[in-house]
Parts: sequence; structure tokens; C-alpha cells
Amino acid sequence: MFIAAAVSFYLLLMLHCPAPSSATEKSPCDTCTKLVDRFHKGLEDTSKKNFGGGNTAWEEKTLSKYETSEIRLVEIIENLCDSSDFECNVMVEEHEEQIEKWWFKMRKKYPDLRKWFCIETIEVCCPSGTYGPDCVACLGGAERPCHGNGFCSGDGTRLGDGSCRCKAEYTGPFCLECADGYFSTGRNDTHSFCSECHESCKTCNGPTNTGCKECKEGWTKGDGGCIDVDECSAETSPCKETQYCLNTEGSFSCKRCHESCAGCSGEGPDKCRDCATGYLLDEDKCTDINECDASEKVCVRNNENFVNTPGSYKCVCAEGYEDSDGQCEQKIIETEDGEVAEQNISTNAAEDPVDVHEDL
Ligand SMILES: [Ca+2]
Repeated sequence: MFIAAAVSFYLLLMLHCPAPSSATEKSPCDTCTKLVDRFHKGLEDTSKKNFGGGNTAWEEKTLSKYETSEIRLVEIIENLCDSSDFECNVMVEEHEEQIEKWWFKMRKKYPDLRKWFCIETIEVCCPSGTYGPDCVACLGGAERPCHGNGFCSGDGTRLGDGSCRCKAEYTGPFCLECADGYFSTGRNDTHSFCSECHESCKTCNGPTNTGCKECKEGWTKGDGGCIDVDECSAETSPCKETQYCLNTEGSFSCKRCHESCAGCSGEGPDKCRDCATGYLLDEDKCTDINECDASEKVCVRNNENFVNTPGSYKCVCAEGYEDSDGQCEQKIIETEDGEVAEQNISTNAAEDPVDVHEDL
């Protein structure tokens, strides 16, 4: 009971809600147009058919012709909507009588089904260039809505308000003015053409940087028009301590200094302002310090090797040894037959025997 009530409430909502305004949802005109397209496809699919079997010539003489028959119409209507297409099925159900009327009576006089059905009979579409409940001409006229420079709200449907959404180049209620960043290349009462300004202009009246009226951010007025601002020449760098500044046309970017630098003026180890910890200036380049060369030994544990790294160093246990509780201890190696043996490279192996069986 509750479910039935809920379902009919849902259906009522679907049927009585105002038409969706969002562009992603289908308008009733879209539904109707699709339905008419499917009708034409149905006509095509059934064009080679007849009543099937028997003597076609006799049947066509005695029965009404298949071409204009109710059987053909029923076949076409059955395939008008996908079963999941709720809006389409509702539309067919509500207006099946009108479709039949067109098929039997109006078809000769009104061959354009979309015009007769969607625009004039169930009134969900308008002729193109018109909009709204009464199919009023769009701004700029039905012939060239928005003067060909934009899209008319509700164009071709019973929805919308006829206002223009202009293409990027144009602005104004009629899409006749040039938008910021574009300049006019021709204009009269009905036509307007705008082209893009030079990249340095915010507004302009010509195609090059000398035609700028205002410069875009990152550019400044110079002798020959708008020129690039060198942000990197400013007294305080716009970049972080660990970066250098790279000027570009209309902008700039901040790049990471070389790892050997503590601050830099450009790319590479020869552009360091100071050397990073672990590096020293050598022939104008910040160069890694090899701590192994230091007079004092840096890796002091037994059986330990020194490994130099860029900007630092590591102390690692020698081959055959592994780190255990801060000391380099002999490695235990498992042999192929599952026995555990001690690698025989240590000189003090005998002093520190390992009971393999106990360990397992
Ligand atoms: Ca710049």
C-alpha cells in the first residue's frame, strides 16, 4: 500500500514538475525530437515489408495496403522508446491518439511529423530561432539568433527566456560587442566580427602589442606597446631561498637550486650563492666533500666500510657482516640442504661458535 502510494507520488512528481532547466537533463522537446527520429527509423525499417506470406498482390488489393496500415503503425510505435526511457514512454502513452490521427488523416497534408506533432500539436518545441511558451523570436531575430555570435536561451523549445549566451569573442545582450581581449574587425547593425588581441593586451584595438589599450598582468606599457615585466630583476626575489627566478614572457617561474647550493642565482652547481652542508667551493663549483679523505677516521666500528655519497657519507658493514645492535656481526647463511653454516671469513669464528640447531 505504502509502496504503491510512493510510486504514484513519484509518477505525479515526474508528470507535473516543471521542465528541467539544467542542460544535462532532457527537455520535453528533446524527448519529442528523439521520438520523431525513431519514428522515421521505424518507417525505414518497415519500408520493404508487407503483410508477409501468401499472395501480396491479392492482399494489397483486398486489404488496405501495408504501407499505410495500422499493423505497420503499431510496429513502429512499439519501437519508439527504449523501455528505460521514462519520459519517452509517458509521451507516447499520452499522445498515441494524435500519432494515430497523423498516420491516418494528416500525413499527406502535413508530411513533417516533427513540425506537426512536437511544435504544433503537443507544443513542446518551437521553430528554430524562437523560444518560450509562445515561440517568440530570439534576441537578434529568428533568422540569426544573437547575430550568429551566441546561443539563444530556449532556442527551438517552449523553454528559456530568449537571452543570448555569447561565444568567447563577443559580449553584450545582442552579442555585438567585442569581449575583453578581442577587437572589432568589422561591424554594422546586423553583423559583428571580433578577433583575439595580442597576448600582452587586456583590451586592444588592433592585432599586435602596439594595439593594446590596457596591458595584461605581467606586461607593462613600453615605447613599442606592452612589454614583458622582468619579475626576476626586482630587488627582492619573488621565489623561495632554495629557488632561483626564471623570467618568461608575461610571467615568471621559480626553479629548485642544484642540491649542492644553499641559495642560487641560476641552474647548476656553478650558480650557487653558498654551498650546502657537505659541499665545498672548488673551481667555482660547489663540490661534494669526500669525508674519507679526512685526517680523522669517520667510520670507527670494526668490520665497517666507508661509502661517500653526494653531500654526505655512510658507514656500512663489510661484506659478510650485518648490523646487529649497533655492531657489525658475522652473517649467518643458510645452505642449500637446510643446514645453517657460518660464513668462513671471520678470523674470530672459532671464539664465537654458533650452535645452528639451537638457533632453529
Ligand atoms: Ca616576465
